[in-house]
Amino acid sequence: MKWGIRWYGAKDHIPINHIRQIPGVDGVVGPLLGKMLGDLWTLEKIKALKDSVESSGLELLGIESVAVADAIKAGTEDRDRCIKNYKQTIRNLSSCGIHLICYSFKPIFGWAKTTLFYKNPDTSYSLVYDDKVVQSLKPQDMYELIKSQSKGFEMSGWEEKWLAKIDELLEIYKGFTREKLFDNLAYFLKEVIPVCEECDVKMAIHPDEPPYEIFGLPRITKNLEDLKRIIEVVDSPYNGITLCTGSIGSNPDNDVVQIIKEVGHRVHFVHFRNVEFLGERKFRESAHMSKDGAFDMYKIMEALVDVSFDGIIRPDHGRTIWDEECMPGYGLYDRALGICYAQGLYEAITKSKGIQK
Ligand SMILES: [Mn+2]
Repeated sequence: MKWGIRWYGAKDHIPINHIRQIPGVDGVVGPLLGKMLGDLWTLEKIKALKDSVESSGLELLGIESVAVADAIKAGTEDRDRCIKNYKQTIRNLSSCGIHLICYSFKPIFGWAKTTLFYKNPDTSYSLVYDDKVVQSLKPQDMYELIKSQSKGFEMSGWEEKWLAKIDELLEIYKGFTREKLFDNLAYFLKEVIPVCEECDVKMAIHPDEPPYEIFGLPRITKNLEDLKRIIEVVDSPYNGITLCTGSIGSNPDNDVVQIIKEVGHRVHFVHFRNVEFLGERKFRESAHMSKDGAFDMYKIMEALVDVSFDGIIRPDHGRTIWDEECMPGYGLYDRALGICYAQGLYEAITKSKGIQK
């Protein structure tokens, strides 16, 4: 098991040596910047990112994300060109020694929150989702809502260039069904997983955020049943899951521990975080520890140990604390607290089971 932190490369406000100073961190997971969906990631660009990480003494543990083009998700005529680029990107990542790809298969909105700086009673700030607010908006308004609160930080998945095309995208997905989206995911996986097997690159699909449908767009990564269906459609260890506890768990019907028990053998990547429910389909991203949110993080870590999870784990979104000027959710301080807490749980659990001396 390796411990990581998400890092946004050169545009991240956090210097990489500050990440290195967090105890027990093996490396980072990061994106390649300046790429449009469907583009090929060249060896040269991947190598430059890898060198920038390794020169700090850390490892580049995986890529988050190699985003899947809407042509693939919607199955338009440009799909095969985009898949060809995706396959070559897998080969290029592999030849640079990178063996994990996190991706998602959600139409248009990768994630959604309605408040980026919700003031907690302790004066820290959290991201909040409130379905009532979403229901009162048009999809086009979501972009303005996020942008108006992001304090100038470009939020991943809400880039201006891409969202300028939102009307066009909504048109592509008009009348789209879950079945159609699933068929397109199956088509994609049948194409790329054989390349992953050849190159030893694990694919790890990220659950829906939130794990229910918004703006009438279909969602197919929202619960245990969906995850089982995905891993079965191409039955290969390379066809795996990113277990984002905060995403999948933000529907209280989803039991994260049960999910790990049933599909943990295909979990290659863990996003470790907690949420507190504030009402029906309304929640706040809390501090990582059990005490601050709805999940029993001890039981989640124990379930991971019990399925012999040996992939990459990172703390997911943190609160904004100690007046840090940061991209909401991606500050250094609270994620550093989160990873230390997660490592404490892991040490205690593995030692108590006689796994770690
Ligand atoms: Mn996540």
